[in-house]
Amino acid sequence: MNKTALITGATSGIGRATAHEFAKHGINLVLCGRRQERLDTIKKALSKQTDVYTLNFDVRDKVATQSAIASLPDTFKTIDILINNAGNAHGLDPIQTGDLDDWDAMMDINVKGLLYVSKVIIPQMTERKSGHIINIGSSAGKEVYPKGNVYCGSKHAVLAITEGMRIDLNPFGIKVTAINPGLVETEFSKVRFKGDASADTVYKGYKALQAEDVAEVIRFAVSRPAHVNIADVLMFCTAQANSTIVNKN
Ligand code: NDP
Ligand code: 8X3
Repeated sequence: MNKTALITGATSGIGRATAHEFAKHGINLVLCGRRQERLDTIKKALSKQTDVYTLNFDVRDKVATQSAIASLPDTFKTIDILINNAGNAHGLDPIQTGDLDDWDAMMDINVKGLLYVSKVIIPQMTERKSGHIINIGSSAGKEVYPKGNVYCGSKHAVLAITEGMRIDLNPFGIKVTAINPGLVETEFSKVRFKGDASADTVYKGYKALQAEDVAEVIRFAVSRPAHVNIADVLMFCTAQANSTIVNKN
């Protein structure tokens, strides 16, 4: 029987590319996000390849998160693979001038949202003694860079939570994976810089990772045999050496 994956943040970037990659391999999809029009478009495109259901909710809202997932029809209720991907950076400011609303957004979405979704899905995985949780961290979860402060903090938290999940879910045979990319050319910088022109320069002068590059690694992780768990992946484009060194033309 085909597996079912629930992907948060499936309307754009890494989440959307992962949906396309999984569809190619016949994995059924529960696609989540707040932009319904995009969910509809992606569902229409991928329904030719696999079964697709969409859920519209904000991961910051724990009640909406619980009730959206509880509303899944029986055919989509069993989640074999959870991709905790929804998230963004909001702002790039020194700590002394950072914006409280940006800080709330990053901690509420990247950290607490991941927990809210996981809290709903984990009980069915422990009950079945199977499942795979993939958390999308970041190189920012391994290394802090100037003005990255709270975003880096949120992604360090994602990595710590991932390791905690791997320990606590170990008796249940549940795989837990962290995929930590460096710079990926998505809508990420448009969100971080709130649509201002700084977003245009982030991926100029070198070839950044593309969302599809990350999706292929995610698909590799979920296609390993039952006894193999890819625990932690750090991936950069060739031009990037670490969070601060990027070889630009
Ligand atoms: P995008 O901005 O392209 O995609 C972000 C996704 O998250 C969208 O689908 C968006 O959907 C969803 N999302 C954002 N806020 C919420 C919310 N409150 N509730 C529900 N869904 C939400 O960025 P990326 O694809 O690049 O980012 C995906 C993940 O990858 C993030 O966790 C990011 O931190 C991480 N990452 C990104 C890197 C990069 O350089 N791009 C590098 C390393 C990690 P919608 O707006 O429809 O709700
Ligand atoms: C996204 C990569 O370097 O912009 O997590 O923080 S970076």
